[in-house]
Amino acid sequence: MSQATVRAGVNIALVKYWGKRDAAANLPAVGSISLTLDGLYTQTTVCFDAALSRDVFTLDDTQRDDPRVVEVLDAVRQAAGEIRFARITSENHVPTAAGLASSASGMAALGLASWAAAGLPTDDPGRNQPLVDLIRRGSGSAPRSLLGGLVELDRDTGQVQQLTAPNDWPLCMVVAVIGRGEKKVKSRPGMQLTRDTSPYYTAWVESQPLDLTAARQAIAARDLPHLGAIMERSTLRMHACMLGADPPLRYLSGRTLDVLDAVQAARAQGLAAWCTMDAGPHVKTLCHPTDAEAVARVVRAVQGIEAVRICPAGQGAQVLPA
Ligand code: 2P0
Repeated sequence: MSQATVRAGVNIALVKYWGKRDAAANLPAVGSISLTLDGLYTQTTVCFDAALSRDVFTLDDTQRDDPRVVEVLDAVRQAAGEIRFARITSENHVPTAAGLASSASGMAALGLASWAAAGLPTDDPGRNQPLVDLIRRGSGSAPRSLLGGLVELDRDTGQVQQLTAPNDWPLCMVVAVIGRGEKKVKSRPGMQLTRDTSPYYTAWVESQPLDLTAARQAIAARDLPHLGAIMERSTLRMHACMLGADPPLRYLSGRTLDVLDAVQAARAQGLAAWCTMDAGPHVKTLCHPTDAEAVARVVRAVQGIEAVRICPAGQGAQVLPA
């Protein structure tokens, strides 16, 4: 077979990844733990075609030149002994490049679809380390989308491991979309700027293992209040580290803080909900599925929110039937 289609869900980090220990190999400076979501995803078809004289990449009906796409395809071609170029057609069912982790779902879908289209084995992709490694080169957080539920990415080995399946511990994120513009500084230069100029970067990297240990314990105990508190702490420490860069790197907007205020006020009234933000202004609120509608009402009441989506925990990336 020389064509395959993959659907990969967005993943949102609870314990955050920010910074690299090896930029060339895109190896992370810290481990991370994420939740793969249902309902926000990338679907990508890769077709190797002898008639092509170069790779042709179309994202949401617009042809693009993205060196990361060619890098992933070159690695797959090398692994498979494939010499043909590919047509790559990708649809993002998520706002692109605005801090909603579309590069993670995009690279997971691209990597797995190219792997499958090249005829390489795709059973248990999370344990297929050559595949995990090439997807990580495209986006450091993307290997987490290969697996469903709560997933840990190990800093030292680069391996991904499922901590809970979506049905083991039903969790939900209520996604508040704040603006639709592309982010001002992409994650890669943002991470480099932070490492090079933020006086808080070393403290961020050194404190991360404690958050990972605490999160693993909270997950093992199915303790949502503990996990939620760790997630908010990791989020705000990451943003504090970015804000310390020179020039300061600020992805959060006034509306972001308005949502945080609203959720924290609701929490004080007994709603079990905790917020996280990535390299963009959007707010993702972690809660139990039975509280998701109540959380969505709280978030919708904030002025200037573009859209609110309730996303339960989802499955890992899937090769779709031909
Ligand atoms: C995360 N983010 O853990 C963190 C939190 C954004 C903030 O991983 O440079 O596209 O390709 O490895 O994975 C976004 O960055 O960056 C990210 P690269 P990536 O989800």
